[in-house]
Amino acid sequence: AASDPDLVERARAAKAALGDRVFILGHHYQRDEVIEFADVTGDSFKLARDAAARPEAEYIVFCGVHFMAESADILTGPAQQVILPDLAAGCSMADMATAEQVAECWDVLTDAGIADVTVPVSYMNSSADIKAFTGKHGGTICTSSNAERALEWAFEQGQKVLFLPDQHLGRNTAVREMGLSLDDCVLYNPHKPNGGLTEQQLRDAKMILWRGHCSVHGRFSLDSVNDVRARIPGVTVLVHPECKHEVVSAADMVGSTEYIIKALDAAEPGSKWAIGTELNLVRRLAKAHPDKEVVFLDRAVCFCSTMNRIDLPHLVWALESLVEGRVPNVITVDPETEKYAKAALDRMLALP
Ligand code: CIZ
Ligand code: SF4
Repeated sequence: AASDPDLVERARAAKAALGDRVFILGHHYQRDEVIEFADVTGDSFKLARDAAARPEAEYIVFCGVHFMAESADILTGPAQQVILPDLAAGCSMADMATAEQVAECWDVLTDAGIADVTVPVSYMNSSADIKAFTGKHGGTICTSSNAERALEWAFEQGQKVLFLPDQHLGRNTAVREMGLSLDDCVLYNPHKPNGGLTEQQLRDAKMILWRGHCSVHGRFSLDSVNDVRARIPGVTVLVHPECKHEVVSAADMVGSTEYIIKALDAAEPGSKWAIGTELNLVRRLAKAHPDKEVVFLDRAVCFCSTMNRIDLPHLVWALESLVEGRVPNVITVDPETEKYAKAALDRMLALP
């Protein structure tokens, strides 16, 4: 649907009034009406680094979800304020691992005698608290682009990895890239005593996967893959590693959002693609590549509902508040959490 022209005009005017004092970040999964006003687009890690590279921007308006704004606050300078246009824009995956649950898990590993040989590896899609836990216990953060390098590094530091919070990225990377078997992986369920595992299972495992998942990418199924192959002969199925292992195994190509974007840029005219990631991005890719057939992997509609909370009215409200001298919805990470979370992020930046 076309955006309300009055709101478009107000967004334009407020952005112009703020000039270089504001820098607007747009995650790939945002609505078109928001992306239109983004100074830069990207995945969560690229956006946080882009914000840090703009120290003259006092206000970083992060059109994305809460953990991304936290990461931007950790990586940007003290004079920069990070604003999330709707505080209800969380991430269901990040919410699946709380600080209390993860501390309890570490106690379970300690009781099983394996905490000192276990290295935490946390996906970027986690709260600042989880990143700080990771940093405190000698672990690293990873993205979907460098998960393999992060696991290689972690297995040089210790014998086991506790992978948080996305079981699918952890399992897919371990099995596809590291040569581990499905039997080397166990699933730690934070809602069960001892994670639902025996001490023997924990001692035998190489990968302890947190039982978290993305509600968007987790929706794709083997049926979606088989169905699209039957409908579109010759189609290349390209999915994000947050998809289930069976989906990733049945796909032709697997990669991060940045990888998916580059794959389509490099694709031959006339080629056919079924993409398993968030729908705003897939629709934009289809529009950007009219010479190729680009379809969404599933028949059902699959937006990230919390990403979609950031819409043009919320963006206009945030920008107009800044023009009026009010700084709304500032996301701040406390100094102690920031120190340890930064240690984990710095380990990722130092990965070979
Ligand atoms: O699934 C997501 O939210 C992704 C891929 C986020 C990101 O940018 O890393
Ligand atoms: Fe979280 Fe999935 Fe939405 Fe990304 S797409 S913000 S991982 S729920």
